[in-house]
Amino acid sequence: MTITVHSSTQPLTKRPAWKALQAHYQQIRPLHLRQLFAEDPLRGERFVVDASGIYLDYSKNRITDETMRLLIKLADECGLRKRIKAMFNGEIINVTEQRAALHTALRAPEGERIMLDGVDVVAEVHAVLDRMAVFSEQVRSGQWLGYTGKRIRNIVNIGIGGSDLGPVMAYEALRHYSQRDLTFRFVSNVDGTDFQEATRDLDPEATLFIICSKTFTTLETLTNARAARNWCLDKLGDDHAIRQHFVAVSTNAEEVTKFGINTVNMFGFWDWDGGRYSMDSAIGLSTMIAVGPDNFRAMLAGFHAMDEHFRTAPFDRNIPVIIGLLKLWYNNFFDTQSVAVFPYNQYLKRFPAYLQQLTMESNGKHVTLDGICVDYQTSPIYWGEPGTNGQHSFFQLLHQGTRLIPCDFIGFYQTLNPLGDQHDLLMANLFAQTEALAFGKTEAEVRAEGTSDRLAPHRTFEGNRPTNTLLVEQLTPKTLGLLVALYEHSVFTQGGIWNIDSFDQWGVELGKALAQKTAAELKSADEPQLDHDSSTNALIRRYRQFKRGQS
Ligand code: G6Q
Repeated sequence: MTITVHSSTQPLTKRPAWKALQAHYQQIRPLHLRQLFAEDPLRGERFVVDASGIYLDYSKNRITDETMRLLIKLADECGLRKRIKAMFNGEIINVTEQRAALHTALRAPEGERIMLDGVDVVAEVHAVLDRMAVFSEQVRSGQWLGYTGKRIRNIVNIGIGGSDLGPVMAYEALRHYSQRDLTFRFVSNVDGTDFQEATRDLDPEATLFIICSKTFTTLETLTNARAARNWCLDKLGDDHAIRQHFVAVSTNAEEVTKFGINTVNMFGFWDWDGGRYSMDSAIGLSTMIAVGPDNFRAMLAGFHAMDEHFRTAPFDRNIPVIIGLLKLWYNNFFDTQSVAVFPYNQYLKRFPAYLQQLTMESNGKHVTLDGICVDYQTSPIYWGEPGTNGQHSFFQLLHQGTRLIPCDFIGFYQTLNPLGDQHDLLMANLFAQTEALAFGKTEAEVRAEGTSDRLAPHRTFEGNRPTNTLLVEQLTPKTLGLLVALYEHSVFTQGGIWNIDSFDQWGVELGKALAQKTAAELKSADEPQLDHDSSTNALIRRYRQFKRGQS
């Protein structure tokens, strides 16, 4: 039997801990990190958590012990512990879609039982994983052949949003572990350029398409999938070729069949797994083909280790909870607008893009679970780039701009690509940035160096910019799983306190519906009756006029 989780009754801003935090903020605001470190020299060893293979140093935040006590009190008052339990138990926490959000079951070890509506979902998950493993090995070993008997060399994942960002991020992140004689491409955009550029140098006889779509009705994905089918059949000339060149990942067997893919070549997942929480489901088929089933399972083990940490660790030793609460502290009390994430690892170049969807689609909501407008800010804007590149562009604003932007820095003790002293240089930059952001350089220090009066203000760094530093041994499938689950759960922590549904995404619907209508207007041979606003009408007319001129 499933139980729906009801919203907590007391409005967030009326809670005692919230009010206490508002008052506490007035005391913290004028304090500088220089002072906090001077008064508590061991702060850098105290405000740390070393758990599950991740070392979190959160000492360079504008907090005291009292701040943490109050933030944790707020989490307690909001029933976070109960919500965590509800999520892991498969209760209906996605209330607007009346679904569980059971992504933690995707990485539950074989033999564990999680019952949902009388079915053990863990057994189902492992049955799909086993099928994925067989298929992946067939492709990796060259046993799976194309229609003309050629070995598959290219894998093209077609999907968008949650069916793209996870796979592409994971492929890039784990490239070091990938089978190098296979080429991987990812097509998401309905802009034909994406498909054309991804396939222009590929041989259809040696290319396998993975059509990833939970619903199998998404306009962009289905359009690209049809383009792929035409591209394939143009060369291979026979519908029977589809069987060897197309597989589907979906929950919608009917639409998969309609498209022409036999469900024998379909890998399923479940409606309780949201798109942006699905890179560890069959949506990760391209990842598994790239790195092999053992590495994929190691990644799942990493996810699971973080799940267990989140589920069991006390809040004051709980990495996702601490990170979630700190983000909320700046967002709701310092009124900051964005959060930057900087992985000092080139393989993680798509990690910020992945986090953008995870964080902003989950927590970019304006009403509570009960549909009442919130009177506080919800998700900040997430952005980032791998270090050190960002240092030479936008870091100027972080150091000396007028906005306060809390940042996460992610670094690794060991590199996968040792090259002279380059890893030391990379890490030195990471440590230096967090130090410079926290402590800055006073005008007196600048003058003492002999800087002129005229230039001194320009060369002064105020400091007091908060950062978290996350250190991990090495980027491996397991640590990637740890990191992704960490952010998933910090998003959940915040959503729980904001009392919003972190698992729906109604905000993408309006644009989608309008695009359907507008597409018909752009394509229609007869002049359509336009009933949009004057701006949209004029834009459509202008586009049509240009098209007419071209034909
Ligand atoms: C993610 C969202 C969204 C979704 C895409 C693709 O949580 O729901 O990004 O993943 O719209 O949807 P399909 O997988 O159904 O094609």
